Amino acid sequence: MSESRESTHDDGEPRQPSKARRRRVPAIRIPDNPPPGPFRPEFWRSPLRGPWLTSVLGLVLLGGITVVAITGLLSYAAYNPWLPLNDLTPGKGLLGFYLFDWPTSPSWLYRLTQGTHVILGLTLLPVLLAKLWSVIPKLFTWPPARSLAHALERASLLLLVGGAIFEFVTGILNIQLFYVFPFSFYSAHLYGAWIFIAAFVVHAAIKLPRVVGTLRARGVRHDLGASLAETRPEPPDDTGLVSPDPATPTMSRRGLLAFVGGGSLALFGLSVGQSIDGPLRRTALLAPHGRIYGPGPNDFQVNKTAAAMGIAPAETGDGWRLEVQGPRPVRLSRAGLLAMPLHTYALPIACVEGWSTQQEWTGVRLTDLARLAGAAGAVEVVVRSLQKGGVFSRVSLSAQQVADPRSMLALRVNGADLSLDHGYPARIIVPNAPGVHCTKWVRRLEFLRESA
Ligand SMILES: Nc1nc2c(c(=O)[nH]1)N[C@H]1C(S)=C(S)[C@@H](COP(=O)(O)O)O[C@H]1N2
Ligand SMILES: [Mo]
Repeated sequence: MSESRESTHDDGEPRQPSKARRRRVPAIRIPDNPPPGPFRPEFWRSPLRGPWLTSVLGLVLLGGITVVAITGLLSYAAYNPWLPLNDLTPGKGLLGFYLFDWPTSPSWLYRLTQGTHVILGLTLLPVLLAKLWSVIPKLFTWPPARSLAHALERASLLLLVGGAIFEFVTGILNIQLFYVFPFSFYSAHLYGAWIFIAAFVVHAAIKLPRVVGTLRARGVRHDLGASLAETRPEPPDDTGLVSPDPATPTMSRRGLLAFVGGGSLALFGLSVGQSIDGPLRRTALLAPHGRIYGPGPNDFQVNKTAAAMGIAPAETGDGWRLEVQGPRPVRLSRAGLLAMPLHTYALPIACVEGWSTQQEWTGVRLTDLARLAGAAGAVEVVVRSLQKGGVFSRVSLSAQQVADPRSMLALRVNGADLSLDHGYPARIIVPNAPGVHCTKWVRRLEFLRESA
């Protein structure tokens, strides 16, 4: 864009806007002569900035963010938000157009998609910051809007940059368990995602030809091979990225990319263990989860402890009864449940916050409980916890989830009774369901349709 070239030449005299210019921006007249500081192109002096660097970083983000966006949308679908109790996002309306009945197989799918969403998102943070750094002079383009089209283009960049920052900040705060939002994380992260995705698609479509052209023309090896002494500013052009007054390089482009890549690698290496679990779990130094574990065979991370969720010891003692509602309501003690046919499956708990773990659960099939209450062929079940209030105290499971023979009211894990923090006396385990739907301290199951 020629404004940066022009403005380097008109430092002194304020220029009269031309007639054509005045006609195009009728409302507000901003002098073309930029105010001092970052609004002047010569303020930005890094010799590394230029279309090549921005293109390389942009291409990495194009691939990476596409995966983060798709896995993020799948994460929302995995909540089955079309069921009565699960819609955490009121007024999602059109945004839910793509929802489908989230499957129970393969049992590890959500573990994979959500682990990827969280870990890749974290890994891309340094790349995002570097990309924003590489284009920062453009944020200060002067005049702020040259025409209506220019104003619209800049507004879309605001949505792009604002959306990216919002999504990364809310996502990272959430996985670090800083629940500081004055709003629902789920809804805000979803709304923000759609705004960001829309701006991202437009931006990628507009810029991709230029990225391809730049990388074709300049190649990739040339800059990756250049040492500090061989590092030169990119040739002046109309992108507004190349400094008109570049400083002497203090770092090569490959050095910068290695620095960014090293940051990404460090974030990846210090968090991926929480999704892979096993011995690698302990390498996930950046993961806040897993500071609380259970005793003995219950030795895997606890999301929320019974004490923190206000579960009183008396409620989970011998007096505990499971209410099963259906055409023939029944009440069952833990001993009564243990006397029913028990089944054991190795199934993951995969938290929306990215950590996951596979354990061996033993319990009673949901289909058996439905049949007992005269609700064989039930479509859905509403699960309620002893926990009072909070979004995790209840959940709707779909007909498909209820019907899967591996869906259980689990009583034991790895051969031992559930620990209190893992949901004693009984908890839900459903294959491929998000961890939040594996309700702990269950007190009631309401099967919704009686058998035909
Ligand atoms: N009643 C209740 N059930 C709950 C929760 C909760 O806070 N309350 N947390 C859920 C979440 S977010 C996850 S990831 C799993 C974690 O199970 P764990 O603590 O046994 O590892 O439990 C789920 N069940
Ligand atoms: Mo979770």
